[in-house]
Amino acid sequence: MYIGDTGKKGLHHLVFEVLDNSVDEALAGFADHIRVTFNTDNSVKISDNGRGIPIDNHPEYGKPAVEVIMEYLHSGGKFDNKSYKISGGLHGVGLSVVNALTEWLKVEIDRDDTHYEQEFSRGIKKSDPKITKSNSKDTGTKISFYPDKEIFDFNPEERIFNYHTIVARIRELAFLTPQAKFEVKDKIDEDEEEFYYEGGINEFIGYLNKDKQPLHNDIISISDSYDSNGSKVYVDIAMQYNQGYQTTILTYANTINTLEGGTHLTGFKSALTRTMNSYIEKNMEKKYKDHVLSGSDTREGLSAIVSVKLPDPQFESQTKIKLGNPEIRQIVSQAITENLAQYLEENPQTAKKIIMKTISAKNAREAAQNAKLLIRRKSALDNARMPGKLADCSSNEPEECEVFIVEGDSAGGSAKQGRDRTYQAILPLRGKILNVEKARLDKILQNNEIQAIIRALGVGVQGVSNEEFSLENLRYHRVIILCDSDIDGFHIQTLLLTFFFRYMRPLIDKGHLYIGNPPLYQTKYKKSIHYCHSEIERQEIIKTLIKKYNIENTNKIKIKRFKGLGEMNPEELYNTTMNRETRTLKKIIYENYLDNDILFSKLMGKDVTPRKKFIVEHYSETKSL
Ligand code: 0RA
Repeated sequence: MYIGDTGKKGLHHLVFEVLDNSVDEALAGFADHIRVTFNTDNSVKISDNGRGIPIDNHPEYGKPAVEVIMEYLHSGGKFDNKSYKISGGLHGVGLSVVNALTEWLKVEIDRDDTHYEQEFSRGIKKSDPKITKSNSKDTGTKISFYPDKEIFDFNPEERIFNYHTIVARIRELAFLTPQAKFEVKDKIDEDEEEFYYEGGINEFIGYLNKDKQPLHNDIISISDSYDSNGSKVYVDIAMQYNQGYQTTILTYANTINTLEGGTHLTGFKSALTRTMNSYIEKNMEKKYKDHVLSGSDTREGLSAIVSVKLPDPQFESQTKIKLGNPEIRQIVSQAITENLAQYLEENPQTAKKIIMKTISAKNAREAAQNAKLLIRRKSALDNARMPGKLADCSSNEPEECEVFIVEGDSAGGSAKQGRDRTYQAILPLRGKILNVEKARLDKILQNNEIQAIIRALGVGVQGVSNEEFSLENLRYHRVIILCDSDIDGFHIQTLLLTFFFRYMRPLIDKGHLYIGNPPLYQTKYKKSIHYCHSEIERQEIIKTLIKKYNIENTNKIKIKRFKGLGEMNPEELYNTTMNRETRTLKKIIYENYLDNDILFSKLMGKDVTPRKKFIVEHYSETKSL
């Protein structure tokens, strides 16, 4: 998870689009080496050792095929009567669109004993290609480009591409494309990394579970292919249960991460539930036979990758991250039913461990349901649905309302006095909230601080069943976390983010979650008062003051460091942190689900060392920013 803006998304999609074309060459069996180079002029190069983009004359257009691909053809465009795209589709805009969005693009091709080079600018060729005879048998494609700064908003002086964003996608592609070795070369920071996973998605599961305690040693692995309307559909599934309670199922269609799932996911889930229940029925001792598992029981503590490759993927929804092909449901379901049942039969000890876990999940689910009913009943009796410590705002329009979740009663008190009562509600939290990564939902729902948050926001929680969560009932469209700028404050902030990420994720997806940004220092010289959010800002303000007032003795500038929010008086807190006109908020967004899942299990899991390290590192980083 990082905090920032999404303006760079499109910029990175340019790289992913070109990369997808190289991955297609690898998936088709023609390339086994793909390299991404960040150049010192901030351009990027993507190269592969595939067949090379065709350079022969295109009969319809009367010019080299590569020119046609670069200037006209769109994604899914047929070439030589066959669709050459396998991966992609999400970014799926095609090379001609990438070309149109670049200040310059250069393509270098080796094939047919020829070396071919051509440059384009904003989508149009600059000149005819440079063609030379080549004796090398090596073939491949290199595409380098510099994005158009009239279209994308970036500072040309700085690195344009975020190394981590691109590496995260490359790692994912490397797990899904075990045929190829991926190399990332960073000429700016002189760094080089290699991603090559012969074990494919099995290694992916190992990576996902590396900070979790596995329940069984084997990774259950299913790899099958099916005929569907005369073409082949490939299904690859890897799964492993861990001792935790979170579920991580990543689904892919032609290497696209289908974040909203789709038919491959529903096929997987329904077959998993069915297979587990029929295993209990058939193989478990009598006393377990009357346990009927729900879907969520069979997924507790499960990490799974479901990857399908199909000739003509159909995507639903505007965001294109939900697979729609109806035939895939049955195909994935069949893959699980046949292979998982067989695995369980052949590995009775592992099977027993998994089944006992699912049964205990079922018991916990029933307990959680009771706890939830309890919350509802209590609030009905209280005749006040809202938690006692919530100081609510008077407006009834959620779009204009915000709630500050404030660390500590004293800061809560200042915030209550200072706020704008019409729009701003305050919910003070006492001490640390429960670590949701280590507890099951029934325990989580018994925690007072968490109950207060759930009731105040009004949306319910995800996890027992999806119907329980509804974003339409959100009572405040801005939910703002406000913690002290110290290690404890940072820890509480992390605990809250984990809770929202695991149990109210749509809040993040739809941009409702924020972190407040209180100042760290106050500088005072005579009547001139300034607030600074960082060490650097403090130094700059001191310099300005010295210049402006010709100060000789810097001791005359009084500097106060706010150790906590509680040290600010109500007016101060309002003016520096809460006033909509002057404050800054950090919006929480996440870019790569995978990174967050691993980050949160690392941060909030059993082992405290990584957590301490992260908090201290990140804390000092925030401080020095
Ligand atoms: C069209 C047809 C063929 C390959 C490609 C495009 C191709 C595109 C890219 C983009 C990056 N690397 C690439 N490698 C190949 C098939 C050509 C044939 O049949 O020989």
